[in-house]
Amino acid sequence: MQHRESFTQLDMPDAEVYYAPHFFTQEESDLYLQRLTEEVAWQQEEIKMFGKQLPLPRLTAWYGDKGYTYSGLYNAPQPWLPVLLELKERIEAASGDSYNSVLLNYYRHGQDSMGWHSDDEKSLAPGIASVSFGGERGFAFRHRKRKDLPALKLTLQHGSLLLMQGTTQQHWQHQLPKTSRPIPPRINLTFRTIIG
Ligand SMILES: O=C(O)CCC(=O)C(=O)O
Repeated sequence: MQHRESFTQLDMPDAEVYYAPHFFTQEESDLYLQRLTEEVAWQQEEIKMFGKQLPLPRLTAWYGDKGYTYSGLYNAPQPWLPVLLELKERIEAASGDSYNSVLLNYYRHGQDSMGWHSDDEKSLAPGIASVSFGGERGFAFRHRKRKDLPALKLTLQHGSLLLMQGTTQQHWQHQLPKTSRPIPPRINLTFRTIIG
């Protein structure tokens, strides 16, 4: 972590999580939302559940230097787009980590979501940077073992940056729950480092 002043560290034992609600200005955020909506090759992936092929409740895309298996799906890497390299540089300067790939999620409305999980695959370095543009959505963390700790909830704002570092993925899960509120589309990018 380099620029601590714009980040708040969340009160989470066994974790290192920092949140900057206005990492990007309103103007930058509006422009990135538009560029990412138009330039990214969004795909509707399917997963097998209960013996059926079901569409994921969001659109996805994977860019970077290396492929990645996620939710049992192999994501072949697409070469970096200029807009993604621009974002990667800004975020690397703030986090002090470096990333070689990015998973993008497009939540079309409040019924698109992502369930409880940790990004704790052996092939992933511990530092993950999560950037949000568009409709504000609730986000939650829960400790994997300490049932005495309540879930920690926050709202991921347009232009925000959430850094999950250290042992966060080992000890905590996170989710983006569905909501019945009418929500404009939202784009989330998680910059990651695949090792090996
Ligand atoms: O959209 C979000 O904020 C959550 C994304 C996420 O959990 C992930 O990509 O692992």
